[in-house]
Amino acid sequence: MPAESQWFHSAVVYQVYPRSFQDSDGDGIGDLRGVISRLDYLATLGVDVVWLSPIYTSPQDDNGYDISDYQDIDPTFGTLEDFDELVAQAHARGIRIVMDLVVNHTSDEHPWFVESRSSKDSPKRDWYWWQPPREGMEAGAPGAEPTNWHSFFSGPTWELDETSGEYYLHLFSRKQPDLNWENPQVRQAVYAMMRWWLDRGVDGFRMDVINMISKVLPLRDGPVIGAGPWGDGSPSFICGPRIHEFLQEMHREVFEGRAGKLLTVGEMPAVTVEQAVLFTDPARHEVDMVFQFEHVGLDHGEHKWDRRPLDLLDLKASLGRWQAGLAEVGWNSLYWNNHDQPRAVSRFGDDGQYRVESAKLLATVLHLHRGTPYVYQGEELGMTNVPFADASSFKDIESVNYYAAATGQGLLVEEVLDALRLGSRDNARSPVQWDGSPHAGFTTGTPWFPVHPNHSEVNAERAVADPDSVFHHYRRLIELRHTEPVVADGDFTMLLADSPAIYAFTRSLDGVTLLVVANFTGEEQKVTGLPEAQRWADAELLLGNYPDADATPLALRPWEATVHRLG
Ligand code: TEU
Repeated sequence: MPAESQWFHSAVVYQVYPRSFQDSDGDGIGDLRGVISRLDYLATLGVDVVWLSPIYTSPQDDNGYDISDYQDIDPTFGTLEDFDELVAQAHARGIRIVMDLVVNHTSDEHPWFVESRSSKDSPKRDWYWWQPPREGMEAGAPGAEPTNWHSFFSGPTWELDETSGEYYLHLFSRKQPDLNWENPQVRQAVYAMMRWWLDRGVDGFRMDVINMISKVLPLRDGPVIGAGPWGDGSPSFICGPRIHEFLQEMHREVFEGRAGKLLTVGEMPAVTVEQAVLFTDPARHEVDMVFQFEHVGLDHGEHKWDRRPLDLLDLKASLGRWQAGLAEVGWNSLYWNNHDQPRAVSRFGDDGQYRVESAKLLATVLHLHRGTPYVYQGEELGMTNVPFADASSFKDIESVNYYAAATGQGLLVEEVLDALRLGSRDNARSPVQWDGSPHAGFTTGTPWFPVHPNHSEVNAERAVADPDSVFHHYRRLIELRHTEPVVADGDFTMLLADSPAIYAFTRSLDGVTLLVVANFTGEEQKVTGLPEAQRWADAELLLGNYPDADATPLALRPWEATVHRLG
């Protein structure tokens, strides 16, 4: 029997990427007062929790995932007073606020790192990973980095500090040095900071790359990637030997004994189902759920810039395995989108003729899985990928660095641009489209990132006014999770696993069964082989994505998705 129900089983989380959500002061960058001004919209949508991407003081090298003060708000976004008001106003609407916790690394401008870098004898020297050049090599010589690891943001993971002649580790940008979690002082400093935010009223944390904090010692070379020179360091830092110990310690030091409904979700690239069971087993007191990456890697070839079309069979096999793996112990998080992923309707649906239908289909399939669904800002409007003109259109450090590295290695500019158009994180970061006015209601100034040209058609004002919009479909799905126990806690059975066109499954609880059937193609599909087909043909239609009541699970129109109910 699956473990007892918890409050977050019937909750839906909405992710706000503050920089692109709503500007309130005309500087072209979204801010906290902007978020406050849109709380009523979020309340109408019905979400239970808002996860705020980082708003802390930051040089913004990676849009706030490089933090220089964990206990203050970046002036771009506002002040601590604004933040307190946001929490109060969200709570008044029954919405919880979850912060982004970025503690695998800090900014290189964080006082901890400034102190650490100041001298080899600094008391904070071993708060970070400092190492001499590779044995027998001169600091700065090609290949003298302590290991061969390739950074997520291109180039080596090691940066030479000329003054001391030592290198520091940065899995991400050179302005994001990795903290040394082996040092108990580091851990205590992080826990104290987390307690400070909880005491201030926040309701939990989304933990950035938290399965990378424990490294395998000593740090050593990884398998060489392609023709080299770089290697894959991930065996040395994905779910390292002390990861469970660290998360259990964090739970004890930060969360234990606190009243109220708190939420913890660990972002965990490359995590396996087996590991996720351990991380999310309530009896182990680690985290409530994890973000896994398997399903958003299925359209990658050798690496994320080598894209291929998604095969629906792979998607069903993957998500089905996660559903089965966490059925008895632990809990899934469910997402298509976040600030790092291209827009789902462009990636897995059809953002042309069937934009509305396919956006609703994706929502239906995801939200009826077992797990906590996450909605990324604009997803509820069916926002699409950005039509990037040329290299100067990309702002994100990952894209900018990849462009330089790939063209530097001789790849054709047009090929690199095409890869970026499909895969760039900037696809998710264009401003939320609030209305049809010149800057889509996002700002009265010049937006830091251009608004999508389709905002006259795709925008919140139109969507809220149209009962058949993608927005109202999300609203109904969220309501369904709140009101139907089978959506929150029912078990999951995959059907028609071998169909290359149809995604079908049931959910069951206490004599109630829901059948979800979705056509992932732009053609009509007959659905054959459904168990108890005739009973389902006569069953009550709970929700569909075509605005009429003719829907049957046995024959689906292009991108049609239906939810029927028995019992
Ligand atoms: O991302 C972690 C991560 O591994 C990837 O999803 C990353 O976005 C990248 O695409 C790898 O190719 C988290 C944050 O979500 C991301 O925004 C940050 O840039 C990153 O950590 C560093 O803090």
